Amino acid sequence: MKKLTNYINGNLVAPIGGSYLDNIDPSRGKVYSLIPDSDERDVALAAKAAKEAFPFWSNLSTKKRSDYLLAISERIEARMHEMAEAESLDNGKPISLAMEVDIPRARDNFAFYATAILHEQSESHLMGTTGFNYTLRDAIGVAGCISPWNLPLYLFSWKIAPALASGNTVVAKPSEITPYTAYLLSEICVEINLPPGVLNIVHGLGPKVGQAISEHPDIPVISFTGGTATGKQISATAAPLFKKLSLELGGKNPNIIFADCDFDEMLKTTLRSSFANQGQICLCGSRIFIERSIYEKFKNAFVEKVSQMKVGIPSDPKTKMGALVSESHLNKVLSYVKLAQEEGGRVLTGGNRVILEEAEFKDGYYMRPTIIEGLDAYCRTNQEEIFGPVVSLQAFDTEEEVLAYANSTRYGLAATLWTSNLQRAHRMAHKLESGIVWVNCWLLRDLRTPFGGMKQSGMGREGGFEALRFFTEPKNVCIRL
Ligand code: TXE
Repeated sequence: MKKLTNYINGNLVAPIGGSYLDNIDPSRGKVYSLIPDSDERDVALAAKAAKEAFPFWSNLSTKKRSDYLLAISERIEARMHEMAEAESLDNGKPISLAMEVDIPRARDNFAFYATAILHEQSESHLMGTTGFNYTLRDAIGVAGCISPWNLPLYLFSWKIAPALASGNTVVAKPSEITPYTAYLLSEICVEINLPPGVLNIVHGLGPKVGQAISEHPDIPVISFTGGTATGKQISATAAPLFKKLSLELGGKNPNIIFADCDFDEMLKTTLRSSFANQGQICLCGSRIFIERSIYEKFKNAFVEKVSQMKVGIPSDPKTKMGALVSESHLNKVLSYVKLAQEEGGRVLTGGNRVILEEAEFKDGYYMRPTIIEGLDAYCRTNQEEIFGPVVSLQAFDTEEEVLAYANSTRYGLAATLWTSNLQRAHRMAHKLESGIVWVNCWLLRDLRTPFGGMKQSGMGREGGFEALRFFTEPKNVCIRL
C-alpha cells in the first residue's frame, strides 16, 4: 500500500516515529494509503529547515520568488487530471468538481500571488514640508499553515501561496483526512527544485502536528481554516505567545429569497449553493428563507429538483453528489437530521444514507440531499453548523424579520440575497452580519477581494492584498525634511 511521506528541507521523508495512519477512500469506505503519523519531532525539523531557509528566501528578488510560484502553478496545470482524480478519491467529491473547481483554483492561487507581488505598491504619507513617512512590509519569518478536508488543495494553496510570495518560509499541515494532493504538491516542489526548507509539509493528526505548529516558538504567524472549536484551541495556544493569527472558521449561512427575484436563476444556483461538494463548503447556504408569497412555489420546485439529484460514484463524470468525507462525519450529519425531527422539522426529501448498487462502493459514505421545513429559526438545527447536504426552509414576511433570522447565529461568514430590487439589495447587504454577501449569485469569486467571516466565523481576512498584508510586518519610516 502506498505510504505518503513528509516533505522537509527539500526531501520526501518518513516520519521520525515510523508510525502511519490509515487514509480512507470515502467512496468505498476502505483504506487505500497510509500517511505519516508525525509528531512534534517532525515539526521541529521542519521549523528548523524553514528558519534556516528564511534569510535566503526573504532576500530573493520578488521576480525570482514569483518564478518559483509560477513553476508550481504550471506543474499543477500539467498534472491537472491526476490531481483531480487524487482529490476525488481522497475526499469523495465528484471528479467533475475537482476538475472544474479544486485543482484549477489551486493552480490559480499560486499564479495569482506570483503575479500580485510584481504589482505591489508601498504607502507613503507626506507631512507638508515637515517630513514624510513610508511603509515597509517585510516578511515575518516561518508561517504555519493548517488546513481542512473539504477543499483540500484549494485551501492549502490559498495559504501557502501568499505566505511564500511575501517572502516567508512555511511549515504546512494538510488535513489528515485528505492528505493526498498535499503530498502531490510536495512532489511538484521537488520537481521544480524549490530551494530546501522554503516549504515544508508535515502530515499527521491535529492535536499532535497542528498543536506542535501552534506552540512552536519559531513559528510566529499562523493561518488556520477549520472548525470553530479548533480555532478556539489554536487561539488559546497562540495568544500567550503573541503569534499573529488568521482564523477562517465555520458558517451557518443564510440564503434569502425575495419574491421579485429571477426565479429560474435562483433555483438553479440554490441547488448548487445548498449541495455543492455534498454541502461541505463553509460558504454553502444551509438556511433558506423564502418570502411567503412564493414559499409553496419554491418548495415544490426545489424538492422536485433535489429528489432527482443523482448520488453516485465520484469518479463517474456524471455524478453531482459524491460521498461525504468520512463515516464519522456522515454519522454527525445524519444525527442532525434526527435532531431536526425531534425539534419538530419535517423531512421533505432525503434524510437517509444511500447504499450504492455497485458492490465495490456499497460501504461508501453516501447520503441523499436533504430538505427540512417546519423548524424555528432559533432551534439547534438552524443555529449549529451541520456541514453536510442538509438545508432548512422557512417563510418570512418582511425585511426586518428575515434580517433578524439571518443575523441570529454566532456565525457570520457568507450570505446570499435574491432580489431584483436594487435599493433593497444595498440596504440588506449593509445590514447583514456577514463577511461576504452575494447578490443574485453564489461563489462568484474574485481572488482580489477580502475573504473571511465576522463573529465566530473567524478573525482577519484572506484573499488578495489582505493575505499579503497578513503575512508581512508593516514598519513606518519617518524622515524629517
Ligand atoms: O476541522 P478541524 P475538521 C468545520 C465544519 C466541520 C468542522 C470539523 O464545521 O464539521 O470544521 O472539520 C487541524 N491544533 N469546517 O475536522 O478538526 C486538523 O488536523 C492545531 C469549516 O476538518 O478544525 C486539520 O488539519 N490544528 C471549514 C485542521 O486543523 C488542529 C472547513 C482542521 O480540522 C488541531 C472545514 C489542534 N488542536 C471544516 N485539531 C471552513 N470554514 O472552511 C485539529 N487540527
